Amino acid sequence: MKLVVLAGLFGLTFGQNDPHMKHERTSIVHLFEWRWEDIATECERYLAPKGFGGVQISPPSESIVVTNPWQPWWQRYQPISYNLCSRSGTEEELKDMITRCNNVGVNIYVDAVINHMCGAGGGEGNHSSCGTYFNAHKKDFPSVPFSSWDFNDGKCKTASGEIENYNDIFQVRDCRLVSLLDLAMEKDYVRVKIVEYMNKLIDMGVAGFRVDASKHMWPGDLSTIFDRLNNLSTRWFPTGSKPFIYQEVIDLGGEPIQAKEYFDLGRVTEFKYSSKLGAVVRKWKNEKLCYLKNWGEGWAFMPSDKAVVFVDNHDNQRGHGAGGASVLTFWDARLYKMAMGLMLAHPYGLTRVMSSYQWDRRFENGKDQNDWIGPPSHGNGSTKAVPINPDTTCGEGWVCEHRWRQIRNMVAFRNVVHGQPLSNWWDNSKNQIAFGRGSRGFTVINNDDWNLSETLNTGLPGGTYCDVISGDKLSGGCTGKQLEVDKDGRAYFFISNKDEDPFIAVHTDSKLSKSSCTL
Ligand code: QV4
Ligand code: CA
Repeated sequence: MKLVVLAGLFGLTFGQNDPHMKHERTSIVHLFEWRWEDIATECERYLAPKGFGGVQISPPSESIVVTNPWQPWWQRYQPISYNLCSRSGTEEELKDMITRCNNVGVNIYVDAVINHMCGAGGGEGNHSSCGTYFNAHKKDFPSVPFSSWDFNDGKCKTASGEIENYNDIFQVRDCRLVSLLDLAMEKDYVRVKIVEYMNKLIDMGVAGFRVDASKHMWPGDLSTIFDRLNNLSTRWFPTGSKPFIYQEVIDLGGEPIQAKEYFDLGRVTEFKYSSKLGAVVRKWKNEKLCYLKNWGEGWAFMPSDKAVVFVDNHDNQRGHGAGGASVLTFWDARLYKMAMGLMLAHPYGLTRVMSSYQWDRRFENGKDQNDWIGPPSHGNGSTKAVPINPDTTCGEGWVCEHRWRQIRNMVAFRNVVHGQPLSNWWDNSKNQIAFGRGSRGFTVINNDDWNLSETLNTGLPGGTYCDVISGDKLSGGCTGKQLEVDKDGRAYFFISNKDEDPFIAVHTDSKLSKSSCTL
């Protein structure tokens, strides 16, 4: 509530930090490459009941269709127009999905690709997701329309027209990122077209945007664009709500362009978080879990209320973008769950959960030759539906990390402890740590190569709790481990380093009611 009042007082830009989540929900899930139809169903049958606050969707704009390699996932980062047909579905399906998700209180955040159109080598014709004609060589995109004078080539000073040196801020903003035709965003006409696209989505009911490649756009240009965005639809959001903005800026340090240049405009992705957390959980370079005691700003991350955090994203899980080899993914499931548990238990940042598909990795010279492979699809390239197995996991190569019990239950944990400070920190000076969130939740992690056996102060009310990592609270009992907290808040913990998941988490909603024990 406080946040809403403050946002009103300080006006516009501050409001764009607020994800406008409903029912005290706190996390975003990125349903990477999912079809709109499947997202709609997932909102109703899973995301709303399990307490997910919002979905980041893949770019809904018309994109190039690449056939060599065969329909890579990254074709969707090469817009042809702002028409709304894509590999995920039609405009009607998009609209239906946004409506159905909003109706169950799950927000939709759009991945907006506005820095560029398709690659300069994208050819000519109508190999585009709505079948619209374009000519990349002539920089002609009649369906927007954009033509050659809407692009930056005059401004870019490199011989190749490409970004050659990330130490030159002019190149990074005005030249082509991997040959992608760079839009001249200082032109009012270009701004108008981008604003029209974003406003159309806002009017359909989306709650905000992940702004792709923000590092490659001038903050001043972005500012004028964001200032012209409509307020969110009053069908689902309070009057005067500004769209949530989170900008993709990869700032791992060492470059002149810094994340903080974008703080006035909204939130920013904190890539240091992903790369450092991976290194700590992998125990690389002498990193230890106990060093997480001052995790967050203490690690030179951006202010918590500016940060969007994640263990991995769709780029760095396959070696694109940056972040390096330390990044944990579903391929390292045991460590991944531990890292997700840490992220979701810790108060720092706004959390985004990745939901992926599998592909055939083929490493050569340390690089995955198959890092381009698109989502599970039929022979004609259309994306497969996400089937749900009887045990609630997903089939057909969809990984659905967000449905893994440990991750799903930590999303709920974060909702329960929202607003509570970090408390009752304990560590063994190595890789066993524990911390709580006020009197609402507590987690203990053992990443050492020996057992953990400790009596700790949890800060929780006395009683019996279900561990939400090894199981669930179900009809008055626990399907996994059970924990006794005494009247002083102390509890004995034993975690074998051989456990499938060597961590425990309990919270006030996983507490068994007295009656079920005494009756
Ligand atoms: C290639 C060469 C070029 C050459 C060109 C010739 O690399 O040097 O000039 O061919 O035609 C794809 C290909 C890439 C190809 C390019 C243009 O992979 O090899 O250029 O298309 O045809 C995704 C992928 C990119 C992909 C792009 C467009 O990751 O590989 O490029 O989509 O399809 C930086 C940025 C950051 C960015 C990150 C990946 O600061 O903003 O790199 N992250 C975002 C998205 C990301 C997306 C883009 C930006 C671009 O998260 O998924 O790139 O929209 O760190
Ligand atoms: Ca640019």
